Amino acid sequence: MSVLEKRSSAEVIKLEDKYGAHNYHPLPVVLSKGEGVYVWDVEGKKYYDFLSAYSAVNQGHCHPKIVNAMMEQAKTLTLTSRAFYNDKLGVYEEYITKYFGFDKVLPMNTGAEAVETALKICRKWAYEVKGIAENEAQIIVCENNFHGRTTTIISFSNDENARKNFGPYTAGFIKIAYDDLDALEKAITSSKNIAGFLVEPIQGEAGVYVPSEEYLAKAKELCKANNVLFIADEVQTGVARTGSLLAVCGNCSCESKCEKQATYVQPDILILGKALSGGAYPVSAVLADDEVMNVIKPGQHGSTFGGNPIAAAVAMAALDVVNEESLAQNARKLGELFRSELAKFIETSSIATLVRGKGLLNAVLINDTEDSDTAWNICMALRDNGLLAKPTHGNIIRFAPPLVMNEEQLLDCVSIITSTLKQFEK
Ligand code: IF1
Repeated sequence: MSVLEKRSSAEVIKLEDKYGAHNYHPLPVVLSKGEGVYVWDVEGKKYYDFLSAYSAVNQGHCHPKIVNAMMEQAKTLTLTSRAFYNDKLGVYEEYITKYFGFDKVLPMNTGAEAVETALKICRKWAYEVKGIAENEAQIIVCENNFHGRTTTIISFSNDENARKNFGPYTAGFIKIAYDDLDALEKAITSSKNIAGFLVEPIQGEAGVYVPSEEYLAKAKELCKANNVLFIADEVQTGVARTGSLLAVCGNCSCESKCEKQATYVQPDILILGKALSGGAYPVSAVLADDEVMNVIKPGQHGSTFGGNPIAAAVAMAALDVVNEESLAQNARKLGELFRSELAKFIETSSIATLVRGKGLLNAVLINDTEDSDTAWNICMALRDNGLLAKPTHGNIIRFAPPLVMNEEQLLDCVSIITSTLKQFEK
């Protein structure tokens, strides 16, 4: 059968099972087309996408402005490596640093690469600026974190499935409870070797845990008071997903050009990925001011594709779309509507016990044990009813549609979700 011939869902699933590593257990649906908030399977069935490729497709599938930027650049110059300059990178670096308010950016490709880059910058700053003894730097992280899948990152994970039998593990990390300022203060003052605090402003994979209102601001204060770098991993929460440009923006509603609103918790190192490209291309970035970023000298870090012309063109188009289509405001408005509608349903539901989230990063807790397959079965039924979502852990279903959704579509999805949940009422 030629590679161009159309295959049924069953045939494609069989191919992946036979020839692909089994590092995922996807929902059995084979997608072949995406547009805005919709995706279609190979049999032509249409679905609402309520995962957005784990918040990478915030701007909607195949956004014309992003795709056109990618196509134009792809026809012109795809990759030079950083052995030479290219005409897009400097323009992009000025664009993104002004967009987020930092002196410099180090461009990478995946979220995990950006997290690794941030850890390296933090350690180098610890030795060369803070004056910690070499190889003694410690970075504080949170229990139930998710920052990617590299050996160093899973070294400080407590998800046994993500970590087991990948040792020996990288040292130099201290784990504390999330959203616990006493634990952070204790850890930060426990040693003179604390270099940084790496935190997700909302813990996505852990089940969309939104911390208490003052957590991020107080955590930043503790870092500042102890000369420790506050490192925000906004790979999943960033780029308007939570109803602000960044989750560390707090309650700023992006109505006007940000003048660093009072609620803004400025990270010392900001990590971006996923929707930085609108899901069209792997683009990630690490942003910091000169005092931190200038510890990196030529030859000390890099990547073949980091900062390539397509990534630069795509990221600028993707960030333009965020502003032109007021995606943060839309995410805030529709997120409030989603949670209020689900909360109404939950009042009289025996199958759903809680809805939580911020902007259009939300989750619903299913009234069953973590090891039950109820959440999975609900997602299978949602698929049959034309909406795609997936459980995060056991009994939690994440709901994260593209931020270009309109109110009518959202209410249609609420109706699909609640009528499907009703099928599982005990
Ligand atoms: C998988 C989770 C989400 C991330 C944060 C860094 C990265 C991610 C906060 C790494 C990536 C992805 C990875 C993907 C599934 C998805 C995920 F379920 F794994 F945890 F979104 F919640 N920081 N998250 O969420 O970025 O290297 O993937 O570009 O690995 O299964 P990446």
